[in-house]
Amino acid sequence: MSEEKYVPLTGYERASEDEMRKTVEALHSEMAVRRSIRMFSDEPVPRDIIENAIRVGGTAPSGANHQPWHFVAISDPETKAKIREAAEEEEREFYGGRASEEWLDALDPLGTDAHKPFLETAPWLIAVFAQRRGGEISGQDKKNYYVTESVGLATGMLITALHKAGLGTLTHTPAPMGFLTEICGRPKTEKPFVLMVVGYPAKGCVVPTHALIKKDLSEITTFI
Ligand code: IYR
Repeated sequence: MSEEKYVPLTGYERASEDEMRKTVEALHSEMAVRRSIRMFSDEPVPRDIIENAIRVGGTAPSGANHQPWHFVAISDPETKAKIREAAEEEEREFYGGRASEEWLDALDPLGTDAHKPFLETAPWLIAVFAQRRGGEISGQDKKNYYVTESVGLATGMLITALHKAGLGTLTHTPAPMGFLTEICGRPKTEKPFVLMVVGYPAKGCVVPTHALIKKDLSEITTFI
């Protein structure tokens, strides 16, 4: 086998500037209507769609290309029930005193509480884990770099893929999320990063008006 250090770049088709404009504008239009949803249909979603969305997440850039992520895709009703029970227990403590007044005030427009029925209703939960150690090959035990940044990027790409497939998502972070390690059977060296809830939006799904407030390009960007 040849061991070349570099190979030619492939897959970058040069488009006209007008095509580029159209492509990125169309993508923005699609992504601008993405919302975090909390009302899911129980309609099943085929596993191969979830597999390919995770593959998209797995294409994210990562520190030293170590790909320090692991996705646990859960459709098993008993496992979902266990996760709901554990998450609601944490959330009851969170809403019942652990969260600061300032935090609760910030959440007030969302109307969230400790009740998380969607953890059982939605057909898929994807628990994303961050690996402190690993390497570019599974089974290696090298130090990973920029783990949080890398897993955040992979999660963002996963959300984009799921949204493009027409699926609703909730980026759920019951804190602390340690219970996911045991329920998902992951090693203690991995840190639960986020619990993605995935499925079709329920009929009559509503979202908080608060979620429609988006910063303008001029507020989030400086050109120099
Ligand atoms: N994990 C809690 C609280 C919560 C926190 C933030 I920051 C949010 O953006 C939304 C909710 C819950 O899921 O209810």
